[in-house]
Amino acid sequence: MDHALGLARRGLGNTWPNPAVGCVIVKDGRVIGRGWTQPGGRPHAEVHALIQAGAAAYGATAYVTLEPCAHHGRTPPCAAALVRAGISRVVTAITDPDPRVSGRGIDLLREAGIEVVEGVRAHEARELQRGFLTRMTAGRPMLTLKLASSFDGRIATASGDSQWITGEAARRHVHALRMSHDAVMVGGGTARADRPALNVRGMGCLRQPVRIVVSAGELPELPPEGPDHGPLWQITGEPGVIMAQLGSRGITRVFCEGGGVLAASLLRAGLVDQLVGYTAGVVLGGDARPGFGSLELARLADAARFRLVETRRIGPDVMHRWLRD
Ligand code: AOF
Ligand code: ZN
Repeated sequence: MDHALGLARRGLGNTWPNPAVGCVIVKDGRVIGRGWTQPGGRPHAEVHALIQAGAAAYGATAYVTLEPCAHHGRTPPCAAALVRAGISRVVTAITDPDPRVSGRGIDLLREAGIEVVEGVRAHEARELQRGFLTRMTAGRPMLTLKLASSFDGRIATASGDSQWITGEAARRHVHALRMSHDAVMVGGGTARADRPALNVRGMGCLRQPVRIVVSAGELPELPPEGPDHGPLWQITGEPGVIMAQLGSRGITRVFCEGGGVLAASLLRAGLVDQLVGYTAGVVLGGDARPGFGSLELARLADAARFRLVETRRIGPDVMHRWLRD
């Protein structure tokens, strides 16, 4: 299952509106098929792995990070494909909350006489597939908020000098994170001040993230959609409404890169699931620009708390990642 989770990770950012699923087929202790959800969401992971396994899939075990689907979409359901291939045992991590599936995939397998083991590495699978799960259960994408700042949480000097606070390695890491999200989002102020390209450069991105600019105002000219730039969506409204809209358009993972006003309103609305910080060993002082707008918190108890899940040294900087449970 750990191997399957690793394969699933490859699909993050390019499978929306579908989840990024991983599948490993094992026979006599040997891996005979590896699959993951393909760009655009099809073929599903199981089909991808079954093609590789071929006839050897007969009598094998399939490890899948999500319950195999039971609905007829553009192709027959994966649960039926596993049955047809003669798989004798299926190990899954979590059930699929999609109302078209939700337990029916497991039932279909069991009815065909396949042994099913559920709940293996469920915690890890829930974290990896959180975007899809949040979209299915809350109707909105998962939201990651990124901040690259000085030791004292500043993103530019008072005059606006911001290039660069963190080093090149950290900036490359940001591109990798962009790639693992379906969409990159900024506020109108940031779009006007920085004219950000909001694309993924130099790492073989299979599907460029959608570029979302939250603004009612006029935007500077940004590069048109093409092989190197995702679609550009200008949207406006309350954060909750915006996130619901993105969910209904199929977006499962959003990466917000500021600015401070947008970041603060997303936090205030309780819509932030993950924080990723890059901190540089430089102090810019109280007159420099803060990463977040005002939250108007009266008491500390009113502030959202996140749980630290990763810290890493990246070049001269430090990356820290926090999750909302
Ligand atoms: C799987 N394996 O790799 C994925 C699954 O629109 P469709 O027909 O492609 O179906 C999308 C649904 O299929 C999606 O909402 C989710 O329930 C499931 N995704 N299932 O067995 C996969 N990506
Ligand atoms: Zn499927």
